[in-house]
Amino acid sequence: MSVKLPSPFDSTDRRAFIKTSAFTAIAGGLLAACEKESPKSATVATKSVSDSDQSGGAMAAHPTVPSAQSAADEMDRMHEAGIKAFPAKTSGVGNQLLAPKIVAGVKTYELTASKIQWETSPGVKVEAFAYNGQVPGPQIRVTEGDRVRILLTNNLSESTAIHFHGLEIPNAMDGVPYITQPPVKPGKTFTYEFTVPHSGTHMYHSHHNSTKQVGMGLLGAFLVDAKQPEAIEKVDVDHVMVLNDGFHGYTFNGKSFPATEPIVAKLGQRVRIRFMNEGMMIHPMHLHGMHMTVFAKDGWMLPAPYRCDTLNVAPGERYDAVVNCTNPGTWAFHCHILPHAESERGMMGMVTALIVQS
Ligand SMILES: [Cu+2]
Repeated sequence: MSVKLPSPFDSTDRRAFIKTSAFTAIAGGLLAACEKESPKSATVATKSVSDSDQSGGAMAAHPTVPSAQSAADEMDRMHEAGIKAFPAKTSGVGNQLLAPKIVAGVKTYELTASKIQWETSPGVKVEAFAYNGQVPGPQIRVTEGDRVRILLTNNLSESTAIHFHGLEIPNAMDGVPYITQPPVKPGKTFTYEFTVPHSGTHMYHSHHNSTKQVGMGLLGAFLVDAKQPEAIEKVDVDHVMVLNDGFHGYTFNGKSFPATEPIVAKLGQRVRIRFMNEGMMIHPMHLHGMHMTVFAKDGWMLPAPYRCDTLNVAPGERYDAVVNCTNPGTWAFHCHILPHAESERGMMGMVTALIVQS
């Protein structure tokens, strides 16, 4: 990597330093770069205290300076450790593309809901409700006009149902118990079948006891390709980012930082990001270093794409954005409700990185 490391001494913003230099170290080759950085980081901590001495005066006379410094060092150590660990390995990967079985021309998918243990970040195992043992459930990707059949088997101890969020399909297939169908009881299988009416970035999720069931992981991406994609959809990297904030904490695709998946592209490539919010809060998604061009909302092409670097994604919404990767480096990409992304112990939750390799 030929990424230039910023000098920490040029910046008075320690958080900016941690975000830029430590993230850049990841792009440059995790361990080697981090080991080289360690002595420098120690120097930074020492220098910042002496800066305070010069500017504040009172700090120099304060008898607790050594312990304040060690507390700062300890905080920085935790922050650095989190960044060094990224992207951390955990067991289980969600949003894996599910290949259909073609049965007499119908794309047929089997989804089984069951209770599992799910690792959201290293060592953090939570109880989850999952389709096919994944959070998010497997990705279903079809083309408009396809005939699809989805067999939902319920291995939970409570009833469930699947709603196809965003798809304008016949009423009986809408998946809302007591409005369009009876609930699918434990041990039973229900068959959904419809012709995919339009393209776009959509979702599927439970619509029964949904605060719990969706919060526990019964959700997935349902992507519909247009028969004739628009020019803006021609991309090099196509990344689904499911946001959630339920029982598993603040997650992207079922994982919390440092176990979130980085988005990796080469300089000059185009990255499509498909934001989907399956949580209960708005998450303003902020990308450092480059802007996003938002071109679709809830799967529908916008009449005029717009540019931004911070995109509010409300519960149930989907946005499609493209990033022209013009700026090399490792760029923080996170929810800007800061308690969703960083604590005194370092970055957590809704943080990942866009890595543009030069
Ligand atoms: Cu957030």
